[in-house]
Amino acid sequence: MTTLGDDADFTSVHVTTTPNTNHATAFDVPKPPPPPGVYALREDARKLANRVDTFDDAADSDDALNALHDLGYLAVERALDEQSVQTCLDELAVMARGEQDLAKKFLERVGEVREAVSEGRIQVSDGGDHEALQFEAFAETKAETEADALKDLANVRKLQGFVRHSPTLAALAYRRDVLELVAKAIGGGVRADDLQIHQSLALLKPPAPSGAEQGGREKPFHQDLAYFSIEPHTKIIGAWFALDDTDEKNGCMHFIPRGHQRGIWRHESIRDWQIDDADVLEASDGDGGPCVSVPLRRGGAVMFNGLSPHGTPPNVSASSTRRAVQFHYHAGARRITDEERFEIFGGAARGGGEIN
Ligand SMILES: O=C(O)CCC(=O)C(=O)O
Repeated sequence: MTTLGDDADFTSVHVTTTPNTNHATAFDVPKPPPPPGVYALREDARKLANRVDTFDDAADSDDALNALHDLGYLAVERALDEQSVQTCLDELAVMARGEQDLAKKFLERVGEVREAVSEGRIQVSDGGDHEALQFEAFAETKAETEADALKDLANVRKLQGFVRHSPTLAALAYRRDVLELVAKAIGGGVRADDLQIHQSLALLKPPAPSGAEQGGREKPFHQDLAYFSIEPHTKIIGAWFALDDTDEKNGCMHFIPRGHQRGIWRHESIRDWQIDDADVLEASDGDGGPCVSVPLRRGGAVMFNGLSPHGTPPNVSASSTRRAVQFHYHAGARRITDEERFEIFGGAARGGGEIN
């Protein structure tokens, strides 16, 4: 995996035979809607909720941690207070607009990564922590240039790789209560101080613009480790923070309960680098659907296993933004090549790993 740190040498990094330029482009490409039923809830979805009130409650609750291991996810209802949520949102806006020196550096790096990708010097489908800023596909018809698109943050789909540029967002990622819980979730004697951040990512799912059926696009079901070029059994925990109230309509998180227990699910390049929709639908229970949803209030969080299949439907609300920030943690990981990852998760015939 190539993780582009400040000292990354673009001339010597690995170039694969599956170049992917979409990932680093300014505007996403339009995607078809998900097939019916993919986000339908299981009949027993309510019973499969795993929720606690605070991080401290979670760290003190063997039941919650056991259920995280069993089901693959754990929601924390009151993870961030209102001031922390607002600080986080303000800082994401600063980063996207490059409004201060550190944020300018972030945007410079976004530009360098895009250039290196377009010249074929690097390939960044690995979901590492390279810097990225991307607009929703619909923004391209509203805005001629990136500078225009940035005038309205409701055009922004994704920011990635900001932690090393933003002490404010780093402070959130390295909150002691978050690290303590992640360390417990990883287990095996891992301590909070052992943890490293593999990726920082914010997907902002704007509401549908007037006249459009959907705003922020779907993130189809996938396993996060299918995006990370590290040994696929690395214990990795994601912490996803809701910065708005989230529900099924504006694109809250959905999980296939116990899906991580099946190990690796095959991924394909369909609407994204994702689990085949037929395989998702096959996980349906009786008359119900395949998944549980995890709606959260603003400031809530969900922690999940790096092999837990999850996805978010498009934001079909006309007025409700669904912004979220997430961090992935591990305590050390052996790198593999992109080709090895595509082989493991997709197989030679299905590989490609194109993601956005
Ligand atoms: O925030 C979202 O909509 C989806 C996040 C997610 O599943 C991911 O990036 O792995």
